[in-house]
Amino acid sequence: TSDLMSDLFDRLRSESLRNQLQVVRQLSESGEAGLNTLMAFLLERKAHLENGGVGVSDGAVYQALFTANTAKIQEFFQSHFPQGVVPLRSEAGIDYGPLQQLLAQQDFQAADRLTLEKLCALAGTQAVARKWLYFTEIDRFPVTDLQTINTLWLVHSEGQFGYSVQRELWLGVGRDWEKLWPKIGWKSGNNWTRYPQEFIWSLDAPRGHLPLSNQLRGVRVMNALLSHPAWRT
Ligand code: UYC
Repeated sequence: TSDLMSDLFDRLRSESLRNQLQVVRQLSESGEAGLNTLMAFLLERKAHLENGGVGVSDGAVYQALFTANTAKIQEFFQSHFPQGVVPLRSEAGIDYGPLQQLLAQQDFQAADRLTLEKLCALAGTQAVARKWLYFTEIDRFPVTDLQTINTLWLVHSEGQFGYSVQRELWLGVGRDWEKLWPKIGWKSGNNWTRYPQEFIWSLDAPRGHLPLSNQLRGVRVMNALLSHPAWRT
């Protein structure tokens, strides 16, 4: 098995995301040896992750370990990744730990609610009391904080969720909102998807389905979010 493990370890480091995800799945089903290989992978990546180099495959490895949740894994996380694999950077002094926790648990509905709360916190005390955002508040959001929130969504969803995914799809349809809505499952024909029961709170959702932005007051908030300098990297 050690040959098999070192082979899978190498494949985890080198292949396309699709294959990496497959290897992660295979390792998570290979008992203790597989879990050890996944831990070795994350440990090798540690310095790179701390430098902001976290990728979707790192998140998938973290998720697989988080789900297996053996005593050894708990100890491993506690000593090496107490805050997860995404550096929780904030210029606004906001703690993104609770969001990391919900996403690690794949509780996408609670994570979605908390994301809106965090955006309101970024906008200031008035927005916190109001519980929704003015589009003018969004331009002032620090790049760092939006990138942290987005990276958390992205790496804990196998690359499916996040504002950067929505932006890519939106640009792909020439910034045409009416073409974007059905693509991300927010509208079907003339019918808006109803909050919360009609949304898909799992990885079965289409790409870009989450996080939600309520369209009740128009597209300007979402337009400001997807146009933010945070995504011009
Ligand atoms: N809701 O329909 N939405 C709410 C969405 C619309 C409405 C929250 C998304 C269309 C009302 C979230 C879509 C619409 C409330 C979302 C969607 C509508 C509400 C909770 C598909 C009617 C009660 C957070 C585009 C035709 C809110 C929040 C209130 C809530 C998200 C109605 C996350 C993505 C146009 C009446 N909807 N929303 O923002 O103010 O309150 O009482 O987008």
